[in-house]
Amino acid sequence: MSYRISVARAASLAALSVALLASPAAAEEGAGDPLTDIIVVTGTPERVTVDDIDPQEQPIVAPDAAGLVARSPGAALIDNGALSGQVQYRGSFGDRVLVRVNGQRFGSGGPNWMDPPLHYAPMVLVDHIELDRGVSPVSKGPGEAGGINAVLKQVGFASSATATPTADMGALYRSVDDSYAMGGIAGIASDTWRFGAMAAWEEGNDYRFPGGRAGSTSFERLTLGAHAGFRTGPGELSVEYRRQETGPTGNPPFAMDIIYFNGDFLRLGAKLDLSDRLTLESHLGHVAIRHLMDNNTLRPAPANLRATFAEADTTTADIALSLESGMGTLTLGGDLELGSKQVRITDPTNASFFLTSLNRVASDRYGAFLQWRGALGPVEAELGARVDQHGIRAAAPELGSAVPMGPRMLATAFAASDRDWSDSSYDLTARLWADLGAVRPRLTIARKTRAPSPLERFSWLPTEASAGLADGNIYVGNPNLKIEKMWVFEAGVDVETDSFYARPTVFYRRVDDFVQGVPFDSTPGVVNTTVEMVAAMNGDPTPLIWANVDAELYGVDMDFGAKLMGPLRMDGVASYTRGKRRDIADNLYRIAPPNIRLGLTYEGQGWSVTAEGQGVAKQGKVSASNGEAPSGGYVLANLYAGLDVMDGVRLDAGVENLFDKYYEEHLAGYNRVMGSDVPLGSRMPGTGRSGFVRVRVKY
Ligand SMILES: [Cu+2]
Repeated sequence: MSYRISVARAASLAALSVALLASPAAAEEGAGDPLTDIIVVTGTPERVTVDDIDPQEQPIVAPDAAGLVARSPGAALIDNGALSGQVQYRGSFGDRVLVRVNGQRFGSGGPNWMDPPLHYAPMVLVDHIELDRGVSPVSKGPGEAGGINAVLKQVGFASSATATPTADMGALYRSVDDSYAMGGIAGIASDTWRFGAMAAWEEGNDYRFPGGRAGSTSFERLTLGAHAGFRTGPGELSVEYRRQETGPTGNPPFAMDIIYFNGDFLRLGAKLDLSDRLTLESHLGHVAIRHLMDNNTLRPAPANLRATFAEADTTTADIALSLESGMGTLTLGGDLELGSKQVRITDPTNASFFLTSLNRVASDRYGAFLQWRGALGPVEAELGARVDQHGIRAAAPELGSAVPMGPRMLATAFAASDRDWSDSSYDLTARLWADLGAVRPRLTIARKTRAPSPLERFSWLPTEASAGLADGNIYVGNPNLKIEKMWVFEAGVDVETDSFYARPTVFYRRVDDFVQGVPFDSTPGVVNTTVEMVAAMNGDPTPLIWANVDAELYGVDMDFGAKLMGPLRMDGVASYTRGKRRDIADNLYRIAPPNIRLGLTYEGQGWSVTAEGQGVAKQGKVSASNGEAPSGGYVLANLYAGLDVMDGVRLDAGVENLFDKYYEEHLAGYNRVMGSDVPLGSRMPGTGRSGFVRVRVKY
């Protein structure tokens, strides 16, 4: 079965034409490549485990690729700013979800995840996004709650020996924030070599909502890059480099905004067929991110000016050997990830006020895995196991002479403590399915782990840095944290006929040693420790400390659709997720409310029109531990149209939030910006009515 179809189905309304109505373009695309065959529902069983999301088939024009993934079953967007969106998948978010760009893992530059991984995948450059259904395979490295890989556009090998030029460009305009984006790739390739360059520029103003403008929500981002590949007989080499410069970009749910993120991404790849059954594949990568945020450039300055510099470096390497036999494919591999992080808080008006809340924190991880993909009679299977050895070491903090006594005492205590941690973890996955014609039952059982981040472990200074929770709480690290363990159970069925499809899944995820902020001591509110004193000075007398608790997540989600009559069809996505603590009676923080999306599409020859409705229930199951506010439900309406202008030219346009309805997404943060039309402390409103136009030219 084509996973292209499913994705298309999963998330797109426009794409569905392809799946169900077999447009000529689709037929052509499917003809050469069984992997992306969109007509015939047979094919590569591997793809049962992955959804491919094609942005071109999505009516999404916000700059953040996280919003694109959020249209998939079980997924949602955690909105912390125009370029700071995190993906929630079946109730998990942050670094519990393994997110990569072009297959590369890396550490975010900001301690509050102002740059979640998809910050480095501008929508105009995204070719497609692979979403692992349920859990990610062990071969992709550790990753607790599902995997996402944003694949950027690239010049591929041509089909002939003659050098062939190629280009893929896009541009869009969106009215709600007067934003535009333009970018793409161009290059030249033969069947043995390829070379390409990429560039993109995006810029937007503060967005409008019914009631005014949301202060500090503007953004700007530049991306430049080049890539090349070479292949000969049994071998293939690739190299890619990208530079991304994010300019001043607002983050209303945080105390600061982005001034810049400068990121350099380098990756080398090699693949060698040792025989017709044995393949060796390897990658080497390095990512360097430099970041500045402050509380006075984009928003009105408070009394105490702060500017924080942060850095993150990640070096990765992996190697895998695959052996194909009559018994399936066996892959054996190893990978490593070396990271370093630094966070330096400064006062721009006082050079002797500075302190490093994370100082030269070095992390390393070495892993090995074994994965088998084959069949046991009628049952198709992907089975995997991996082990990882983790280590994190933090240097003693550095402080300027103007730093007050409280933080100074905490720094001294931290410097005298054990700042070296190591432990090991193991992961197991079993993904089983069977092809029974139009029906495919699926079953996943897995044990996945997550090592607590350097921030959760060694953030000795009580601050609001929480990798993007944005709950306004002050957090302090806990050197005694244990590794999180998640048991994943999922069952589902994919049903596909000529005129109907549905892919429901029920899941249960049981997390032991779930890392969550808990009251710092047994007398919360009584300021009787240095941590509480420092936190109180910074506005929160009840700080939280990261701790291991027990949690569970469960729910059901599905995408579905049907051909109605003639050129009319219906498509939808529905998700329900519950997250609870098991050790106390409380809900998990920031869980998406039940929601459904329904679209009605009229498909013409080379054009289509879609009317879409989105219903979101209220969320009253909120986390008391995180001081989370409930939210109300709402219904939105959208209109989209697409037109194939000529061969290689596609035009899309639409209106989002057609009736200019005021609404607050449950997963949006609370406003921290003074002087905005959004009241302080109020949940950020969703965007008002917005028109968009998008064009893509492929040559
Ligand atoms: Cu930041």
